[in-house]
Order: sequence, then structure tokens, then C-alpha cells
Amino acid sequence: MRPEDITARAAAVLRENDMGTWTRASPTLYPHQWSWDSAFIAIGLAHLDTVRAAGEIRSLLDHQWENGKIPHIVFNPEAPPESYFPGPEHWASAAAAPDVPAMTSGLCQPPVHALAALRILQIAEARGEGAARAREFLAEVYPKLLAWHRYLATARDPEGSGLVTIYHPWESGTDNSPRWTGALERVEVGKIPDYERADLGHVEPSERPTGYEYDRFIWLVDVIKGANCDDAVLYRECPFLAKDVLASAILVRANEALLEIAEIADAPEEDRATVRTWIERGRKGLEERWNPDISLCSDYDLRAERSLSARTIAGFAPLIAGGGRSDHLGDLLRIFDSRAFAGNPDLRWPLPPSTSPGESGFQPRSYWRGPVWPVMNWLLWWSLKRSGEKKRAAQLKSYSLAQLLDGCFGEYYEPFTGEALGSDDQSWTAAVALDWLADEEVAEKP
Ligand code: 2M8
Repeated sequence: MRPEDITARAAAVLRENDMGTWTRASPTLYPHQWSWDSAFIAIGLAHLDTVRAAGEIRSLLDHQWENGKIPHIVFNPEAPPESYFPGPEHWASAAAAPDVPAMTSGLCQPPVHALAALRILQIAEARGEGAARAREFLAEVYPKLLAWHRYLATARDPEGSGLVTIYHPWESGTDNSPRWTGALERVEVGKIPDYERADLGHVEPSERPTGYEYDRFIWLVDVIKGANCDDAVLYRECPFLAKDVLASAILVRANEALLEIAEIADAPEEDRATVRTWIERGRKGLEERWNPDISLCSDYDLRAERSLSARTIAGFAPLIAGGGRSDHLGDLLRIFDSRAFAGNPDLRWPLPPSTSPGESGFQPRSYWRGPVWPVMNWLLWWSLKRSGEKKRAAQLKSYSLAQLLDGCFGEYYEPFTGEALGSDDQSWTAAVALDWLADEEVAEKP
């Protein structure tokens, strides 16, 4: 593909996956609407049509739970039951309560939504069209985003630690990452009925989580359903209970975006004071998870009361949260450039693998255990830019775009060969490409 064709191809991928008011994550592997995918997709869509981009987030928020939770999947009623497992029937019993929207999963995912919503306005302003409507949209969704962040700051952080608790690796979005190996090993699988994995019909099994991992994923879904998704019960009983530093860092930035949205929505000062407390608490919580042995941030297993110290891209959480200690930023950049990540001499492109090649759990073809993820590179690029690391950011962007010239818009890439893996035509890959390509024009507050 010629560089000048990327924009048109990326737009075509989003069109192909457009289901009218929402976008499926990919054409076959993921026929539903995923929470954090949709947020990234909205950023890409905004470069094509800011009204449609706002609609993407609106359609997700239409399925928000009463308690503020944004479900990790909104199921497509048209998708055949065998197209994805576990599908809506599997989650139905958890959604039995009257205040829970039908056709949603009971989990959640990292809170990128406020960032995406604000970016729609920034893009509208850069394009010189639709800014007034984008502002109205932000005022409309502000209370929902506030409720979402409040849910994360309370039900998912009863300790007031500033860190988000998850009940399932799927909630981290980095499902089979070595981040969770230790915590998952301690989960004893109870009785689960036979199940058939739909994913293996679409993707090479070596590129997907193992059967061992899936059994634990499905067992945890059953435990969560069994507790009716009640956070207090899950805090007591869920065998997997961990503090997720990546989600927590994203929440810090999302809260900063929420403060800007609060201004547009003319929200009461009381709300803004609360959001400021969450930001402060989040940065403090991340500081406490700094692991000097690996110069990265570590997740925490609340059940085993110990650190989960695998070297993965989630460890760059303080860079993503921004505003942390400058000596930590220096350490993070050194690790980023080192052979542990983007400086590994064997890489096809100097782009950080999802798990460090030096880590024992590293596997170059297996999903979150090693492949390079364009969507993660977008997050790191955006964070580097906001930290004033313009040169590194520019390099990350240009190599990421070079990687996409294969025209596959892969879900993830083999780090040493650059081969596209997982699903092709993955929506969020196309979306971040569109944002990179339009980068120069979009202004943001530092
Ligand atoms: C992957 O996760 C789903 C489960 O949620 C799956 O493997 O079936 C992850 O990469 C996740 O982060 C992503 O949101 C989802 C859709 O792209 O796929």
C-alpha cells in the first residue's frame, strides 16, 4: 500500500465495520461493540464525521448500568449465537436485575471514554466544523461520564487507594498478559459446562489465549454472574482481585479530560473538586506501585497481597498518567528505549512489544504476551507528546504508520517479523491510524 492510501483504507475499514450507530471491533472475530474499542474508534471516526463519532460513544452510554458501570461488551442482537463466546445468552442471568440493561456483559474495561469524547471536540475545532454540536454532546454526556468515574473511584476502589480493582483479566483489556499469570494461577477452576470457543474458528490458536487460560476466564465469568455482579460480594468472594495500574493511569487522564468537559457542561464546583481529588489520589496510588527493581509500575494482587511484577507495557502507567516524578519519567524513558522494549535490536520496527522479550512469559505470536499493538502505541504516543517527549513521540508514530503499510490493519503484530496477527481490519487499529495521520492539526491543552 502507498503511504498516501492509508487514510482511505483506514476509513474503509471503519465503514466496513460500521453497524449504523455503533462499530463492531472487527469483521468476524468480534461482532459486538466493545467498550474501550468504541472510545478509540470514536477518535478515528471524528476525522471522518464528528456527529457519527459522538453517536459511537452515545450508543455505548445508552447501555450504561444504573450503578455507573459501562459494560465491556454491548452485544449485537443480529449476531448469530455461535459467532462469539461467551455471548449474550451466557451473560443473561447476570443481567436479570431490573436496573441492568439487556444485552450487556457484566464486566468493564479501561476508561478511555472521557478522553475520546473530549478529542471529538478538539478534532471538530481543528476541522473547523461541528464544534458547537460537539460541545452540546459533551454537556449531554458529562453526567454519564461522571457516574462512570464515580463507580470506578468507589465500587472499584473501596480502599480509596486511587487504583482501579478488576475481577477478571478481560477487564484489563490485556487478557492473557503475563501481568496476570500469578493471580490466575491461584484461581481454582470449579465445575464449568463444556463450551466451544468461537475465536479459534477465526484465528490461529497460537495467537490466542490457551485452553488453560480460557477455563479460568470462563470460570471467573461464572463466579461474577453467580454474585449478580455485586461489587461488595465480589470484593469478598472473587478469587481474582487485582489492582490494575494501566486502567488506573488511564483514569487519571480521563479525569483530567472530565474536568475540561465539566467546564463546558458548566458543572457545579463540587463535582470538579471531587474529580480533582480522584486525580490526586490516582497519581499517589501509582507512585506507591512504582517498582524500582524493574523501573516500571507493577499491578497488585489483592488476594495474595503481593505485587505482580511482569515487565509489560502496562508498567509505563506513570508515563500515561503524566504529572509524576521526573526521575521516574527518566527511568521509564530509559527502559522504553532499552532492549527490554523499543530498543531491542531484533525488532522489525522499534516499537514496544506488549511484553518485554526479556520476560519469561514472552511469546512473540501470542496476543498480549508479546505482539506489538498499534492501539497501545497510540496511547504511548499520546502520553509521550503530553510529557513533552516530542521526538520519541514522532518516532513512535512514524514507525507505527510504517508498520501499517501492509494494509492489513492487524489487531497486533509479530514484533520481530512485523507480520499482522489476530484479526485483520481491526477497527481500533484503523481508528488510531486516522488520528496519527491528522495529528499535526489537532491542538490540545498541554
Ligand atoms: C480482546 O478481548 C476479548 C474479550 O473481551 C476477546 O479476546 O474475546 C482484547 O484485546 C480487548 O482488549 C479488546 O477490547 C477486545 C475487542 O477488540 O478483544
